[in-house]
Amino acid sequence: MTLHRCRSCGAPVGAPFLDLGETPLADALVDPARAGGEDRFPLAVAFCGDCSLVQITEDVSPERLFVDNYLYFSSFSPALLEHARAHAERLVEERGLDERSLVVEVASNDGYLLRNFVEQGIPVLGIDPAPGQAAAAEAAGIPTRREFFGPELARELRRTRAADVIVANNVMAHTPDLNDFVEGIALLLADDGVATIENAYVRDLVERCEFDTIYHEHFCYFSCTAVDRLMRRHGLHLADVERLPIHGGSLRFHATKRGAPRERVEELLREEEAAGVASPGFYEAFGERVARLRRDLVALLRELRGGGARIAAYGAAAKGSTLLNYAGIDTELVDYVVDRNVHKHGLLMPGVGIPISPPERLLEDRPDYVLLLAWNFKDEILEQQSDYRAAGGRFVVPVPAPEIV
Ligand code: JHZ
Repeated sequence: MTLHRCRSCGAPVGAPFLDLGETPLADALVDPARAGGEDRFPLAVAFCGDCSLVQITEDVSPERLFVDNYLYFSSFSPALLEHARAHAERLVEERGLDERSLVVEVASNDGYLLRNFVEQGIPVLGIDPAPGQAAAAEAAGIPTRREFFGPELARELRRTRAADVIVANNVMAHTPDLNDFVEGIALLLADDGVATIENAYVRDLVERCEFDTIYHEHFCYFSCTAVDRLMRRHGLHLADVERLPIHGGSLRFHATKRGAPRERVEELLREEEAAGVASPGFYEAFGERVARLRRDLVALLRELRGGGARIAAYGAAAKGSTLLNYAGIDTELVDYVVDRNVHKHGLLMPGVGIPISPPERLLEDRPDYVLLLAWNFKDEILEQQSDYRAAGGRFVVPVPAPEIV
């Protein structure tokens, strides 16, 4: 389906400001026996002049994205586990949660976050349609509804009880019907409850040239301005907002039904206005900067390869799939990708056919360079690969501009 109207406010949406061509689904890793037949879909991003929401222009069905082709398990990233633990602990303390409370997480994945509440005897409910991840969460003692979240499920759950806390991390962007999603949150949330909602921050995406975080799973790219308008439409408001470093720069929104907003919500809205985030001009030169990054990266890898270097990559991440496909980087330049997620081993990166192996291969094989596709975990991965680096291995970090470290 091609988008004509804004996913948030319904106003007509203009021409895309960035076109990444036709790419395969970023998480649809390929069985080598079936390589070469990947479907491709247009990947372009547009700006809504009315409510300022940035969004992709072509829809792929959520079933296809998150049920049929989804091998992302949150628990393979230690920094993310730590981020989740700290978030849960803060919620327990600030909201005074105990065995009478209910915490609901939308997109609970393998239980990476809810397990922190379960350990303290706080009742939880996970919601996630991805079958393998939901099964892993259930095996870890986390009751999970294997479904997409929306008003219907929210109404059904609300008949039993309201949620004191709803956590929705990296899922609001993953929903084609944004208003349904927020309506569901408003229906399920207790009158004195809080929903904490994390998403990549569109301003960081543009300023740091993180174009590879654009893929079909992410229907929308949020600013505080756009989310403020969205929440108000559903009887919610932003009580607080935090800027976080995770995933290349994120915002954590605290949405409530009552209570005065903290000053920093207004501050961020003012900052966004001053930076022009809610104006089309902010996005105009982005396409050119992305094209330059592609040119520079491909030239660097070709030069290294031409000099006889062997190149691998780290992180069979969804963003890696965007980067490789947009830049046309295949097995001529990169021999293999390593990743800790055991569910990805033996498969190929979609569209470019690069095989995926466990990280131990780097130390055994000692390629000269490793292209860091999971650049959002740069510090952690460089530290973890200190033996490979001590043996002379070097990393190429592609974003915000290609750099050898
Ligand atoms: P990572 C995912 O995107 C998918 P991806 C999703 N659509 C989303 O919105 C974002 O997250 C937020 C591996 N790894 O997290 C794990 C190691 O091997 O950047 C992952 O496969 N060793 C829900 O896929 C990949 O790298 C490590 O030490 O772009 C990282 O993927 C670490 C830290 C990670 O997200």
